[in-house]
Amino acid sequence: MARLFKDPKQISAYKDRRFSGSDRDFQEKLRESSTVYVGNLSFYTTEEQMYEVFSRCGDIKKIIMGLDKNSKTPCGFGFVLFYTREDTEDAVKYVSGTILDDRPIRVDFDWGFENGRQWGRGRSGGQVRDEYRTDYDPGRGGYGKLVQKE
Ligand code: GTA
Repeated sequence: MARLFKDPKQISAYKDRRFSGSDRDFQEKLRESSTVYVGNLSFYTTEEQMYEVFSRCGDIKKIIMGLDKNSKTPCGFGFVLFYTREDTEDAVKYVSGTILDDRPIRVDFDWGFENGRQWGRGRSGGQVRDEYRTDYDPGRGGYGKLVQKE
């Protein structure tokens, strides 16, 4: 797999600030888990579409769609839980960057799904990145939330 980070052992640029263990535990979980995070999804992409794309890598245990904590509607991310690590690595390797609903989706290693992680963490209920962006993105609710409030 192409190494994109300074530390050759690092396999993801993302650090979950709500992970309760040490940095070392976090890196170990990323290397062992069979869960991927999927980002840059359209709010209109369905679980069925996700299933179709990710089942090309192997059998899927579960798909969790990320939801806006106020409206309880999809807010542009998700988690895919596989049965094997090999299928997980294939998803990061081959599915990341593919186009779904006209958008390049981002597939990242994840430390593992826990209840609560399905909710957007932004102040407005959706993802944090949708608070701050200033572009107009029709697949993700238009302008970012802070721009909408101006
Ligand atoms: N494995 O890349 C990821 C990832 N992301 C982005 C979110 N999750 C991820 N998991 C993996 N890899 O369970 C998971 C979270 C959570 C769920 C929803 O998705 O662990 P969230 O996106 O609402 O909140 O999470 P999160 O991840 O806590 O947000 P964070 O890290 O602050 O910010 C995400 C992005 O928003 C940043 O990379 C940046 O692009 C943008 N952003 C954040 N703060 C600012 C700011 N002040 N100004 C401008 N942009 C900002």
